[in-house]
Amino acid sequence: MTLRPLGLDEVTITGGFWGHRQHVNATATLPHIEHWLEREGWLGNFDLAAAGRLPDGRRGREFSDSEVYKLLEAMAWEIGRAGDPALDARFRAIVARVAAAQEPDGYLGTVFGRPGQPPRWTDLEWGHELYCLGHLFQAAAARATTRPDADDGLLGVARRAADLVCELFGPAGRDAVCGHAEIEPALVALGRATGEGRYIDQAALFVERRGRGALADIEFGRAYYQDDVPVREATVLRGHAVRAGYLSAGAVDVAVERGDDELLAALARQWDNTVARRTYLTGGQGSHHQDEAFGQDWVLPPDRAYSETCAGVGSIMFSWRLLLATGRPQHADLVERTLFNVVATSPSEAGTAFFYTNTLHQRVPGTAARGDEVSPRASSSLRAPWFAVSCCPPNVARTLAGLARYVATADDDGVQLHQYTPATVRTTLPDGRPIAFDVETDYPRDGVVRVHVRGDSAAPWTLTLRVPAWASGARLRVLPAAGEPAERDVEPGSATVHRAFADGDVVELHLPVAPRLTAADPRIDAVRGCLAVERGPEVLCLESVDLAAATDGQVDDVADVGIDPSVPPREVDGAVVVRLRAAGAKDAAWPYGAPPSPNGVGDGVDVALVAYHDWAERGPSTMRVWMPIAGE
Ligand code: FUB
Ligand code: ZN
Repeated sequence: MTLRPLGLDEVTITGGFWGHRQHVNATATLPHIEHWLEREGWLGNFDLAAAGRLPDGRRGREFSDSEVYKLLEAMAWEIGRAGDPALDARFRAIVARVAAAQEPDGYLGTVFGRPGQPPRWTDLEWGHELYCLGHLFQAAAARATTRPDADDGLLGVARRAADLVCELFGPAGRDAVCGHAEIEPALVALGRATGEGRYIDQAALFVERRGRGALADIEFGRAYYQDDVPVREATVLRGHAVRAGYLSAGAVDVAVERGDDELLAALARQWDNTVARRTYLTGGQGSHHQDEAFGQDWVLPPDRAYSETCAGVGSIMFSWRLLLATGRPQHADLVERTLFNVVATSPSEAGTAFFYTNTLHQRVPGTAARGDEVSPRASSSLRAPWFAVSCCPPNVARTLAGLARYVATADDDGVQLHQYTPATVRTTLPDGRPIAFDVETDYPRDGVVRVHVRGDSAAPWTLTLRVPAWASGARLRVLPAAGEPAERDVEPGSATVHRAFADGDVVELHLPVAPRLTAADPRIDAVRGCLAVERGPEVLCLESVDLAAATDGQVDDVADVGIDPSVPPREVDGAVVVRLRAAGAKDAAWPYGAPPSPNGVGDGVDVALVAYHDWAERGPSTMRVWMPIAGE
């Protein structure tokens, strides 16, 4: 591994954009999820299992156990972050219910194996047994990392289940994989947390077995569960986007553990191709609704974007591991893009309603889900409190609670800052040099990131700051506590400062976050002739509420306007404003005809855009990220 991840005991997010979201996550989202898991009986399924009363009364989909485990993982990170004893007690109470459902041989799951249920491991394509255990292992690993001495029993539960998996699916066992990847990164996490090499060997076996027709062919084809091509031979991510992300994350873990450079190179190539041709501007992945899957290259229709929130989480898991393995800053760029524009978009401001899919173009105002109603998963309308398939809310919760892990890393010579947020960083380099600094910033509202060094260092070390790909014209200033300040241009990629830092030294990165116009590769046919607006890491969008406000209610549908690129987007009173013109649409019996004359149509009007992650907070609206160029 090129970079060492820093734990929650080394990095703390202390405020700002992400600090606020972590607070909402802890105070609103975690109790909300617990409430719905209880209300829908998904937690109660474990009680039924323990009481020998399954399958009667079992509720929820075949993978509902995993949502309980994801909540446990989110709670584990949150306890590690904030140390709330009340949350710790809630965590332990859930662990006790889960543990009571474990069978003597280590099996854990509420869908298979009891009288009246299908036998265990008889539906690896769709049964999600190993997938669910994967989420259990990740929860246990998170707990073991943040509370190594906890006596709650979760790690023991996970180990017994993992031992059973190794026995049944190991080299002498059944030559099979799960239809939904997830156990792969989870076994590595558990292996690292326990020092148990067998778990990592098992993860490697699962990675190598996939892609050789281990699973049955299905209507979506074996690509759906990445069983079409061996991982090390694939060139791009395909099939179900969440499955693809989780599998790739686990495969990077295996490659790193094994020192398998060939596998790592294959995964880096897949990442490059997927980002270049199969990823939305938001970082979202997956453009097929029917199978929640990647489309072919360039198939990225904004109004049919599936862009499942979980696929964003899977993509972050994959990118993060490649960043650690290779040190390439573009992986942190995609983590940032996906965090701001997928993960931050899903939850409502209050943290109690979520987008499952993340469309980039809402053509019809959605309908608000009732607060006490379970929604169908992909309604892509307004955020909903809970879904029949509710994988996304706990995935957001665990990502936000553990977010500090993605902020900074270390190597032999220093610390790398990848994500910009107010934070404290305290760590020790392998040779014993202590590193301490605080980050102060109002990013992304403001582009200045200030690193305040705390304490004198006996020897020089290197501070590395990521310069995002969009940040042309960035500048770096070094303001020593004693001595002359220095300033220089820095290019997208990374900027480094190597010195014997002294207490009070300040390093300032100035990122140009002024709004900018963004065009797409013309092969993304669905947005050819359109422009989007970005500001720093945030994608912006046009929402009908703002259009109506700017036109005194005369125009209230985003379909009726185009953008005038001759007037650059600019900031007025803290809002990004663009010049829009009537799109020249007319209702006709036949919507095709001679090309329009260039140079725009109608009078222009200045309209404020909003950050995409904030859309749909003001009631039903139409919305678009990609705006057609007026007159084209
Ligand atoms: O199959 C479990 C989860 O449910 C998937 O990851 C999501 O895409 C949803 O289908
Ligand atoms: Zn999901």
